[in-house]
Amino acid sequence: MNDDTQPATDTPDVSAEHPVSENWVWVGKHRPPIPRALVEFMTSQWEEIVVDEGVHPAAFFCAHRRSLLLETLPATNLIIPTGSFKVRSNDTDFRFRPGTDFFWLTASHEPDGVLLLEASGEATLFVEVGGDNSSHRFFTDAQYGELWTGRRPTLAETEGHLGIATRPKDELTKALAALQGTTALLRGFDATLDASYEAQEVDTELERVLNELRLVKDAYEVERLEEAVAATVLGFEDVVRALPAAEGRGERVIEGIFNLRARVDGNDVGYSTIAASGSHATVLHWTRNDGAVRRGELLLLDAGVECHDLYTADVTRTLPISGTFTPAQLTLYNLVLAAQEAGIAAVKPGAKFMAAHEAAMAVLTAGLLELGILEPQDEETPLSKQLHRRYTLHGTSHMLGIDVHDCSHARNEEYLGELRPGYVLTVEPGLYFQPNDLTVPAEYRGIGIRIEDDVLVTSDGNRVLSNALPRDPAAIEAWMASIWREGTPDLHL
Ligand SMILES: [Mn+2]
Repeated sequence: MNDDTQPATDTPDVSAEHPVSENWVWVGKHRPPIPRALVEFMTSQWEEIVVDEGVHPAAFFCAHRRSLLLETLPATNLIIPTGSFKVRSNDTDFRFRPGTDFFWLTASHEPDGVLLLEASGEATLFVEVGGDNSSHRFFTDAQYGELWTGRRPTLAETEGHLGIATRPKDELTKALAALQGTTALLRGFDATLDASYEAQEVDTELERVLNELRLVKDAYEVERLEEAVAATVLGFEDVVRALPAAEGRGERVIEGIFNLRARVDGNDVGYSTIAASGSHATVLHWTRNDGAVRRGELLLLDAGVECHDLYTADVTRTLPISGTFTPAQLTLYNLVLAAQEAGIAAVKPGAKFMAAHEAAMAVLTAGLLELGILEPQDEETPLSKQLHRRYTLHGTSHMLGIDVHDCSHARNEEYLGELRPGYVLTVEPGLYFQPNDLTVPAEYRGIGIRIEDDVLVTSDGNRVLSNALPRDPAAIEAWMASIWREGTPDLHL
């Protein structure tokens, strides 16, 4: 029997009728001790289950990424934790989501894991164990007990599946104590490790190097992004199908329908779905999604499915809720579309990261001048006063990968430098006319339009991963009509 079942020597918070004794086992604060006989009964007579999932398809790529990291930071031991559960409220946690860098190097979904890469090249994954039927935690531990949260892979299974030496987490302290020379810790994920190592410059360097290595996506990552985009395309179709049901019930229907697809076809949404109808589209991060959905207005849907291997799509379409754009909507839509096309055309190897933004802003500024919203004198030196920003509000691109805003700890000169084959970035210009903006003709007020696609830099240009979703207004109208011809569900909402 495991040590966990020994009577506690602490003074537990127990009631008088359940004194701790050799016949009782203390299992935690505010909980009555449990009879040893029950522990013995609950932890015996279970048939052993053996699971062989084979080698994870990412294992080869993760090993290569670990080598790249060690080559970039030689003669340094690297500690990379995944992080733990995050509290939602009191004793209820959010669903666990691995740390991005840890996951990129291991493909492990397990909470509380720590990857140790020794300067010698040795890699060891330390994982939390103890929820299996070897101790009372099997049925008393709500975070790890397998009767609470399901079976976890054994050490041997993890080792075989992920192709990395795997040890129990309680051996980590000893392994860390034995390290010689410089050691870098990826900070911000494991409070205990953060407290036991004084912050050093090499920690920041580790974070930076990981983020810069992740800029270039390998073949496995591009496939995962394609998978995330494919599920996202289905999610947008689902939303169009449910639009008639959303009329009258509101934006939450749209959020719910998209998020259903994300959970069914992927791990989750990669970020909070923005389901912005009417003038809510002029609020950049409208995630309250509690507004009405009205025929005649536009729906700005910014949403992405995160696939099972955590890569996320990030796509925006602005759709006419009735199925047909009004002339005023079309004027603005075509302007944003032209800006986006100019932006996408600027994405190629050797071009600067900001090239797409500059191309898109030049088109939008010219359009704002033509519409009379910007005055010619505002642009004496084109773009110099940046007055267009009242209506364009945000940058045009960000890197995309396991994080929706990927590689954010890369140095400016790397992130903003020349694009290289394997980079994946969004191109997402927008125009936003606030409903009370006195500088804008009344017919345009309250209209917000963004068009966002996910673009892979190739050796000779780019490939738009999200091309399966129509962008052209006529194609959008035809696409919506074809979905509605197949019938629309009555969701009884
Ligand atoms: Mn985006």
